[in-house]
Amino acid sequence: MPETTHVDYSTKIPNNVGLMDDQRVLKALEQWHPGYIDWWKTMGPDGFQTSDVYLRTAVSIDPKGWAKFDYVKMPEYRWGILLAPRMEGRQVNFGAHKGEAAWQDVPGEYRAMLRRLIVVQGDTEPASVEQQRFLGKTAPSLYDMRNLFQVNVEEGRHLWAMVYLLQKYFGKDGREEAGELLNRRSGDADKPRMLGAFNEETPDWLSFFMFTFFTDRDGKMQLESLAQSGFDPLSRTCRFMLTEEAHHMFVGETGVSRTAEATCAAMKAAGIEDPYDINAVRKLGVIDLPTMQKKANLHFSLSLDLFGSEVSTNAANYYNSGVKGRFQETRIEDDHILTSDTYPVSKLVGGQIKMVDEPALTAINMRLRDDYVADCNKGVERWNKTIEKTGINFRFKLPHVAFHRHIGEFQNVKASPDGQVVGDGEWMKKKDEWLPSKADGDFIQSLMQPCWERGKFSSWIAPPKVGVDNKGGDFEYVKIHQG
Ligand code: BYC
Repeated sequence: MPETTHVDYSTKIPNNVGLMDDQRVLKALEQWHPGYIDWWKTMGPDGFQTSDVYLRTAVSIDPKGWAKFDYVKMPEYRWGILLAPRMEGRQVNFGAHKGEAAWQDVPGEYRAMLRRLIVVQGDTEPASVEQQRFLGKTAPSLYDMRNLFQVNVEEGRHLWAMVYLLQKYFGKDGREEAGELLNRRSGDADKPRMLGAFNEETPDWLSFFMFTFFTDRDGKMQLESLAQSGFDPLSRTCRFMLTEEAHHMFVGETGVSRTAEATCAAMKAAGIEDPYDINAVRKLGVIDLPTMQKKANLHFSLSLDLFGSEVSTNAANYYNSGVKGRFQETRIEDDHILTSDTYPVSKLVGGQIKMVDEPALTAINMRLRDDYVADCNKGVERWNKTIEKTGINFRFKLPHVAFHRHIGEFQNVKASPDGQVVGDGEWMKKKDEWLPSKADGDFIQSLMQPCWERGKFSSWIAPPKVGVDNKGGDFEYVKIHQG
């Protein structure tokens, strides 16, 4: 079967890339499959492998009708290989090869670079599933539980997407890398996942929502940049992944928003005006807004680290080679070669944070990070609108980019959330005001009690405005006790 918009479900591995006619890759994927299922059963959602979950499955790559909803047991989810349609006449749109026909195969000189990018991208997908594997047990509703599992199975599919590229285009070392993707483990001392944020814990549902808001949004920005790639199969696979990614950020944004909504409603009902009266607010069984801000500070700063160094020769090489572009590259009005442009980069100069012009080519990571921060800010504004409507006087704010960093320009300085460089003593004194403390974590943990009754929600989170697939609030999104 040739490449189509329709997904072929007659094979063990659903696909729209004509796998039946590509026996070498089909065989490699079939060999990888049992290891993947084994990984899913041991590292995927703990305790729900036999539950029926109301999930969406991609049945087409047509944006208008690509998914269908049904009850599925997660290990039987039809993970598969889905690429956005090939665009006739597509070119390399930036860098030294600008104007050449997009590559349908890997250029030898960029093989290592492309493999590295695909492996890093692939590594994040199973990592997030591992990080979230215990959350089902404390789900605040069946609706939220279902959303968690939807996110998880799609991250699983995104792993398949990268594994397909490795198996098809990178021969023996591609197969080895595909195997390694199932061997590393989030947070493992000996075999950790590759990027920092993917080795952190996701201990509670507020962390999960912050993660899907902030870290999945890094995913969106990175996938957007890889979707620009001159290597056409990578571009096409990322374009389809972005369709699924939107839901993950929706889960994060609405999750935080619903948490804030429940807090504000409880405060109003109890006549509490001061959002900083933390003990009084916590007694209501909701999460106080300043603690939510601390969680945002943590997840935002961890996600900024995922952009790499502000000034990076790696990034310059990726761009110049045509393998990784900028956010919405083709909509930017410049020469798309950048050899004579500059870009302002925030740097530490003489102990102060200043903007310094750097060659635009080496500042690619900084630019992507700026686009990311702008995108985050829009979501934060929507959270603030929710709070504003309740009349509670509080606003969420993103911390300064120098705050709590472990990668890049600010990794060796301590800065406050408003961007003041501070000494070690001041940092130690204030740390628990800026980042979630052990006591904050314990309090949030105390609220993480399962709420699995149809149509019911935990006290700390408001119900969603609408259900999934037009289902009502009391729909049984997960039939937990099956098999
Ligand atoms: N942790 O020049 P530099 C997602 C390494 S999320 C550890 O500063 P570069 C998702 C770097 O590898 C999106 N190491 O940065 C979300 C390099 O090492 P080597 C995932 C780090 O290379 C939620 C050295 O430091 N996709 O999809 O320009 C759920 C110097 O690097 C880190 C991608 O990231 C770090 N944070 O950029 C599920 C896209 N940062 O080579 C999924 C692919 C840097 O000297 N990856 N290093 O040994 C890339 O584009 C780039 O590798 C990075 C780094 C943006 C990550």
